[in-house]
Amino acid sequence: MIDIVSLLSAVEKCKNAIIVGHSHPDGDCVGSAVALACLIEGLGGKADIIFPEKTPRRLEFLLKNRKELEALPENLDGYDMICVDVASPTQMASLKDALVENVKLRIDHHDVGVPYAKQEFVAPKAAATGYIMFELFKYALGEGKIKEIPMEAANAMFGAISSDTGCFKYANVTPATHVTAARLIEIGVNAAEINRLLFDTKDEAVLKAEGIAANRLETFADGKISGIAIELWEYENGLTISDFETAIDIARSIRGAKCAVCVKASPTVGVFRASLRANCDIDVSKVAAHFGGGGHVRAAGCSIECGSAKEALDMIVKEIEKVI
Ligand SMILES: [Mn+2]
Repeated sequence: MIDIVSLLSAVEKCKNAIIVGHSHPDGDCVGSAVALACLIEGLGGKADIIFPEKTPRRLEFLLKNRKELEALPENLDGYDMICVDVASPTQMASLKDALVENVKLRIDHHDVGVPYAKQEFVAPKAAATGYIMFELFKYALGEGKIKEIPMEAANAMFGAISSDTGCFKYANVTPATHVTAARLIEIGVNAAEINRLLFDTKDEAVLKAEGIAANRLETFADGKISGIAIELWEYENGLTISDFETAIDIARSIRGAKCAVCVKASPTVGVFRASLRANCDIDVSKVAAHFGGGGHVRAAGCSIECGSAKEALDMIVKEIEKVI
């Protein structure tokens, strides 16, 4: 675990913070950003939140009444820039140029990445950045620096942890993950409702996207690798890249698959986003790193510039075949 004492003292110095999450924000990134904003406010500071793209609708409940910034201020002097759950500058996407030299703190749990912040706090064993946030709250509470853990923060942290553990079912779950979840439920978090909103509620568009994804499913290496390629033209019927967020789970669920890949065309022509998952001991973060991405041993991602999603999928499959 990271040095929570140093991390809290670094956070305490951020009186006018802008909290930044990664591109294509997920539940951990949004939940952690909200929790950190609550903590900074509890410590007497101010905090705004921004993501390279707007929070997807299915995660808006984590933001609740908070408004995300539409754009970064022209001049970042006087602001304390904090990145949460952001492993590499590439994940800052549209915010990268303005941000990369100006990040004061990175709070993260990705073990593969490219350091960028003046101070880096990375806990690779933490199942979620939201878990680190709870450690921070606990310590701040113990030191009497805050009076309570606000419900807004508790809900956000539970959502963050549940999101990054796939509802507590991934290999990153440890006894400590469950203990933290238990504490949050003790505080009053409605775990069933948050999990229902995260995992059992889908937009019609997402269900349609899942149907397309299932139809695009291919297998390689005698079924040990499964892959889905979503080309730009799949968005012509009104679906967007974020509607395909769960497509990787379809690839991952086919019997016999040890590794799953889902490549989606991004709105930028010629840029393809890949998600990688491992059902075994293969380190997919190394495969992602080969393409300039990062992530975890069993869940990673990267962006590839090439001609089609299928081409990107074939490139990644080739790399996985070398290690499978
Ligand atoms: Mn995360």
